[in-house]
Amino acid sequence: MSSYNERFEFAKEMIITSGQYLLSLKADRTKVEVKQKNDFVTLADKENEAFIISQIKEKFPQDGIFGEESGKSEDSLTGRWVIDPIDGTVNFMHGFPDYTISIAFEDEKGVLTFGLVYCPEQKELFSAFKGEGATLNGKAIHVSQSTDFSRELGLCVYPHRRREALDLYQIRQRRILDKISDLRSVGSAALSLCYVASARCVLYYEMFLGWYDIAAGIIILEEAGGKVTMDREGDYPIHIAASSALIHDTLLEAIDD
Ligand code: LIP
Repeated sequence: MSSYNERFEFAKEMIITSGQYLLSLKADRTKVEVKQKNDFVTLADKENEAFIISQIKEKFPQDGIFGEESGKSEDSLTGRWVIDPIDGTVNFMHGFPDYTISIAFEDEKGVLTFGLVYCPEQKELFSAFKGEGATLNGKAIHVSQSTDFSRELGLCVYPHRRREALDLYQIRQRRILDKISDLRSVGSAALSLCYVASARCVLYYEMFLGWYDIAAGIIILEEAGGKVTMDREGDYPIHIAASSALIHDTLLEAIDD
């Protein structure tokens, strides 16, 4: 087993355990801090990230780590874990089931090697290993092959933390809606990418994301045959347009001002 494979198998077990921990907290999701306007962190985010990091450090002490809540470690020659302990914190706080744990691994050159996104409430584990395709609970998934976009769903999210971008966003959203049947907003960027990967919808557009929100979802979507275009300044802010391969040019036209 290659060392990346070993890490992948280890991460699959760890992410399920960490999901069980979040489920066990059902009754108490009220310990919340405000990081900045409209940006929240619960005690569960912090504790879950601490749990994941402690597991990684025990098994792969030389690896680098980039966690949403704890930040970045020193660069590492063996690669880096990118962790979002709860992607969809606001859903989690309000009892919506669409929150996930998102874990990706980048090799020493920063290339995504594998990604896992787990939704504990639905017991859905999306995963992908570079060059080996993407799966949902172990079964292969592929993006939509539909060309009749007028029947298809998309996912778009308001820039809720950066309302100065709302006018521009609304123009783009209107142009996206004109190409498809309807829009939804899931509330977890990682899960949104997985919903495109598993053909539940054909596109996803969101502005002002962090790398930890999307790293795992990106490799899952790409391995499922999807396309991702990013406007990126380092790890934040990242604007993402992601879709099935067949609608990607149409999506890019819709957000081109
Ligand atoms: C959240 C995302 C969500 C997005 C929010 C936020 P968090 O991540 O996944 O889709 O709309 O801006 O970034 O804060 O729950 O990890």
